[in-house]
Amino acid sequence: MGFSKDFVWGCATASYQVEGGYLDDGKGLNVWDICSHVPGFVRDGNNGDVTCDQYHKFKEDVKLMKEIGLKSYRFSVNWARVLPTGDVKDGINEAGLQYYSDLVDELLANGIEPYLTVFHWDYPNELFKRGGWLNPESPKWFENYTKVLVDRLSDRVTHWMTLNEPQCFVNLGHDTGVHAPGLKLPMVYLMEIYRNVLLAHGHACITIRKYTKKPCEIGFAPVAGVDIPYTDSKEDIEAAKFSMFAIDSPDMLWKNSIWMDPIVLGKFPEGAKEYAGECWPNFTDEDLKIIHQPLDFFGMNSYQGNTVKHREDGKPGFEVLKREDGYDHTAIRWPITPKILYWGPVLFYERYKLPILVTENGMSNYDLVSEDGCVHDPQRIEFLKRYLREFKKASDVVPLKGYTQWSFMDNFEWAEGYNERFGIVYTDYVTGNRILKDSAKFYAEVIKTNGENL
Ligand code: GCO
Repeated sequence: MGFSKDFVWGCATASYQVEGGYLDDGKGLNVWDICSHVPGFVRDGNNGDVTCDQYHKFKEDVKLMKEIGLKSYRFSVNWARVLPTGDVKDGINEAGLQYYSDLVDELLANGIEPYLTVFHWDYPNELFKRGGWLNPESPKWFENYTKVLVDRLSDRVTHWMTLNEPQCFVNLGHDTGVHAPGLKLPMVYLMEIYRNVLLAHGHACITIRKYTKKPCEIGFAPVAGVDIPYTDSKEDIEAAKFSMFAIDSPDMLWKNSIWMDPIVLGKFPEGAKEYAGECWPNFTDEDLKIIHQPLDFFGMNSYQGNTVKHREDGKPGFEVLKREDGYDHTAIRWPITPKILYWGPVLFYERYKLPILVTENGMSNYDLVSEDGCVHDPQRIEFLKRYLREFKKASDVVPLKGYTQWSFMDNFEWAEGYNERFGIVYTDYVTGNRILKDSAKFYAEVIKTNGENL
């Protein structure tokens, strides 16, 4: 069948990773501004103070997006750029809001649809000092912030994602502490955060629907962990589902179902409450109603997966297959597993019945500028081909909305700093120059032919 006529080909970035301008025009600080200045927090002492400087160069970037033929650009808003303390009561930073308004105008003028993520990890520092996601007021803070964006941008922005990868900012930021704000909290507090984040998502959805000036679509962009069944047998498919959705230990905050079931199905997955024990937060029925808001698409941030098979003893569960020796992998050493773009859509659609939008997928590569001034990245072309062919197969069985490649350009890769290049556009961090990589030209062909060339 192939991709539908209205299939949306895009690229993604996130505010802290590309914007820079960290003290510009009245912006407040966020937890990444703070933590990346702590020696040892980020590899090689890198930080996002300048990064790609998209804050000043967005027009140049949109021009490149147009050259590639992108239909959408997924970006996020830096909360403290718009509300310097994070709290609307302390006032709006008009210049910061104007930046996003200008970016949206520029995109639309070039025929590119803005896909706005309200929060992609850059939490305002002043709110963090008031307890951050632990504060029971935090869903309200998020709701008020969302309202500011909706009031100002929803006359033009019609695609919204509330949160990016709660699994990461909750676990990496508050459990292992390798991401900002760098905390290592016991489970009881993590579960409080879990509750507040879910409520923040729900309130944001309600706010967007209530105040939007145009009909719009809402989703969110979780880590969508996919496992690949070893064979097409019923037993192996069940094993993959078990691995993706079953709660079988207290260590549950990375599981798909712990986030998506309450949001999409309006209930918690079986076993969650039991395994959390005393740490289970005090969810009320009213909470669950707020969290369970209608969504228009299922956002998948997916890069890699395991292959699993059923247990030989016939008990529920799964076995993870050992990877073959010398398996294909990316520069960040993630395995190349194209089949996640077939099985992910199939298994998520079966459980959640929402059309699929890949909100992130891509690879880090050892890219360099050759003597001819070009960036040749055949590995990334191969990656895109392999993954997109699987995704195309999924289009026969599941409604697909679009594909958003991560990332439009090389950028600040969190704790890995500038060591990982995920872009289809090369960023020279010394000169600030951008170069379209070969993969950008390949992606342009994919877009032009709507995937017929795959
Ligand atoms: C994530 C984030 C992105 C990353 C990308 C590559 O998925 O972790 O959304 O900000 O940069 O995924 O790791």
